Amino acid sequence: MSTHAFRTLSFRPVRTVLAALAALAVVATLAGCGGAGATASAALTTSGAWARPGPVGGETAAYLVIANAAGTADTLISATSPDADSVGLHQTMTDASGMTGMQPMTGIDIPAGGSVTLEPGGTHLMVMGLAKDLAAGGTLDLELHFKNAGTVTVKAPVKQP
Ligand SMILES: [Cu+2]
Repeated sequence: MSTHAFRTLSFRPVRTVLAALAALAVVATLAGCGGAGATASAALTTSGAWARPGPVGGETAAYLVIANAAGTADTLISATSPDADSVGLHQTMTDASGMTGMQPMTGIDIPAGGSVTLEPGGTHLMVMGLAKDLAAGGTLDLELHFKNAGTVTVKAPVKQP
């Protein structure tokens, strides 16, 4: 009942609705902090995230730097995106004959006190089955799932390489 009222909220100044909104904002803030998980993921930071443009239904690649301030190594075990069917961990390889291809990875290790750079021509996030057009100026939402730190969300701006 109250949930329904909230969803169909108009701009009438109804006190109970405003109170519900305030309560919801508090809950959202607490959820954002993540409780115990916040301590672990605070050691893991991402920077410089970006994604290449790509068409709806198609694929693209995303890059970023992952730094681990913790005293123990962590591993990026998988990634997902609300904007795509799937996200794979890929490595660009060049074989002896000079042929370049991509290879799936089972995980990306982030050393203790170190960092890993995902960049064009190297390790990258392969984003497949885009749910929307990714044009320069847009944003790709990513969820990185770590063995120790749990899930870290990243907003990658879309830009031309
Ligand atoms: Cu790839």
